[in-house]
Amino acid sequence: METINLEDLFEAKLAKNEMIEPKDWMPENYRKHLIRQISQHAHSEIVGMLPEGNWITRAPSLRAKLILLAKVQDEGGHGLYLYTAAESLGITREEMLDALLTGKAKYSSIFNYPTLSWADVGAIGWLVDGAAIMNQVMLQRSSYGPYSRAMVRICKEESFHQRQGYEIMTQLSFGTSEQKEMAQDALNRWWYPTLMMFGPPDVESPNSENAIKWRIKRETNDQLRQRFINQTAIQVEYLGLVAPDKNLKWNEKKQGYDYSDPDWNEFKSVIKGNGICNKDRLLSRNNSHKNGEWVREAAIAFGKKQEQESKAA
Ligand code: BYC
Repeated sequence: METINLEDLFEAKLAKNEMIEPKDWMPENYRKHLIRQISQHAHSEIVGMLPEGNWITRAPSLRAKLILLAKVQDEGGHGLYLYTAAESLGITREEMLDALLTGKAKYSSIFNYPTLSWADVGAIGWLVDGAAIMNQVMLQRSSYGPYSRAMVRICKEESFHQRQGYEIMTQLSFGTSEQKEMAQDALNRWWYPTLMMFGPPDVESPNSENAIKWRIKRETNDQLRQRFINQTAIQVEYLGLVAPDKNLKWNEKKQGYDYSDPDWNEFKSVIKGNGICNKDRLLSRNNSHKNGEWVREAAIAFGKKQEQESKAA
């Protein structure tokens, strides 16, 4: 009888661009890599609710408040799809939440910067969601089925978020001189942290090689960063704003913009927990978790009651 080598089967699926599904055999390192990335991604969505959530009560109109409320709620939903995708790899929700709440887990560096004005809400939608989409469109073709499918839905919602942010930036940039100043100030503060979202330069990215080999990522950190800059530089110009980078210039030869790197020491410091808001974000998440205890207890009690009733029927 012919014996099937599971590793060969896995490699053959990747070569044929087929998805790997939860019940398929997979190398242990592939599983660990995905748990790391998907759980960090989920945490980013959940912590990412905080900077914008901070402006829900101060949105400048009822329309703006409704849209922002829906956006922040969407981010919560994204976190839940992603935790579920990670659970399909054998880690529990409790383990992931524990890692987040004790500060052991990473989440996107971008959410450790403060939202000082309403223009920051615009800059987050425009730049931060714009960068997230650039990355996530690629992840829709990731090799792990549940991750890839979660990305399809998330990308649809993120496009709406990006337009919400760009609309705010348009209103401010073409508004009064004070409003335009607010928009410029937000761009100045969010530009480089947004570039950091794509991760360290390729030469300093320990996870990229395996991620590309296993088709978890289809493009590298630098490739996506460059594409984001090419797209966004034109929007900056349209808004009549100026990017805080005097080296940002179209380069005919490479058919892309030249740009200055962010301060990678600042990036390292933020992901080590020393950003402006790291401590505050962790405290907020811990408080929410504690305050939500009664909801979790009530949900479990309700589930048990329903189970008993269906058994009795
Ligand atoms: N922040 O080898 P590398 C959103 C870490 S939220 C923090 O290049 P990789 C939204 C990296 O984890 C969307 N840490 O890693 C929500 C690694 O550390 P470990 C967030 C970072 O995985 C609310 C080390 O640095 N999107 O849309 O190949 C409101 C070396 O990096 C960061 C995702 O999570 C960072 N920026 O590439 C609005 C996308 N960058 O784990 C919007 C999914 C790197 O070895 N994730 N690190 O200890 C990815 O695509 C990849 O994980 C990354 C990094 C591109 C982020």
